[in-house]
Amino acid sequence: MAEVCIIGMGYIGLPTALAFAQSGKTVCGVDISEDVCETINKGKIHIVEPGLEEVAQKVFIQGNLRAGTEPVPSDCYIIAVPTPITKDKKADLSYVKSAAQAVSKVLKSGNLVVLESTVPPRCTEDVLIPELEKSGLKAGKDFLVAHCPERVLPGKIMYELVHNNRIVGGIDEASAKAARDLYQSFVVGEMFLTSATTAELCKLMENTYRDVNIALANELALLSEQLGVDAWEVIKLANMHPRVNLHQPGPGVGGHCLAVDPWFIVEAQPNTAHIVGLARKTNDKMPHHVADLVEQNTKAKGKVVLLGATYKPDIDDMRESPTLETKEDLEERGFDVMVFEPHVPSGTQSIYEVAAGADTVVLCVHHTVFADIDFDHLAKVMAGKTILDTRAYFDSSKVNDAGLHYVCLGKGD
Ligand code: SAJ
Repeated sequence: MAEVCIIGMGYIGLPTALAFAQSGKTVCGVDISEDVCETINKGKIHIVEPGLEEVAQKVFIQGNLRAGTEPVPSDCYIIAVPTPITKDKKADLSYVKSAAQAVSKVLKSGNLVVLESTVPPRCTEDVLIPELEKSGLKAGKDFLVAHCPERVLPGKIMYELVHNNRIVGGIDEASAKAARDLYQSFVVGEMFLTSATTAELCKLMENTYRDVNIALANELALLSEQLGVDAWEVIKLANMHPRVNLHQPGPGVGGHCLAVDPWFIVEAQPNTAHIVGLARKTNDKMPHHVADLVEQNTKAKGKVVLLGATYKPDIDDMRESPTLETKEDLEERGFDVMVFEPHVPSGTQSIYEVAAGADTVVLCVHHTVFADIDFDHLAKVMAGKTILDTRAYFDSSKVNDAGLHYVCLGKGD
């Protein structure tokens, strides 16, 4: 018997389990991977995230977190499993369904079930509840159900888990209040109570808002290249207006959130969600635009080196990596492509060894370590001269002074 049982010991489930355990609750962590459970039961963690190890050490000494492959009878269940997207841009809810089926086998009258995974609108009502009701119990009457979407930023999970505001969407008032009381054991941010479907759409719209704004910035970059204008200067100047916040263009939008969640809205209402879908397509075209820029700036189909393959700077997560899209595209066009990713080491070569003989070097991810590139050294080892900067990160005069040719996404001639 546990007080809280959390299904899914990934980037959200494990930190949440540790936070509950640290607050004094007895927690059961559930994962389909026996290796993950074994690691946790040995007092170790399988996830790299700043601050997580320290909390884990304290919790493992307290001894109130145990892991297993099946849910155990508990007062509350939290489902934090992945909701990936299929090739045809539809939500894959198989993990949510199987987690709910597992919970339904141990569900008792008076329990609370919380869904944390990001899901399409109405998923709590139309998908989760029917699975849970296979227990023979009735949602709202016998047990409580809420959707409390996670909103933490990878790299800052432990801080944001505790300090962010939370949207608590209940299928009824009693469910929302019970979920609020549960999270209050460690959340110091404010809690906003609403319906489950509103909470689902809130979470999706937060990421869609960012994706649409990035698409606008990317469209501005393309316009600027055609009009002979510097998009980065336009953004800087326009953002001096008190009510304007243009985002940053780049080589594409990656990660498992912005590149995925807006499709859940499109899937739900395809005849209405025009801007949402168009923004996704605009951002998905950027890795191919980077390949176009490489082709336009090189005479021969020689060696191209792509710097950075994670989905954003200074992390080790390569999910939905725009760099890998650009790589595939360039290879199809006949280029010889190499990727240099310092945060996911695959060899011991330095950037200068990887760039030896390259015609073009492309900055795809503006990792802090790339600020120290010695362009004189790079110029000596490269066969060609083009440095393509997709983030306006390099100092163009340093590149040009080394005898290299600086090209920047979004900067027209
Ligand atoms: N990007 C741009 N231009 C920008 C900002 C970002 O091209 O101006 C790109 C990044 O390079 C990256 C992608 O967008 O490829 C996504 O990065 P991000 O930092 O915007 O967001 P994520 O995916 O790491 O985390 C988001 C966050 N959502 C919001 O800020 C609204 C986080 O709070 C959520 O918890 C997370 O999604 C999630 O799990 O849904």
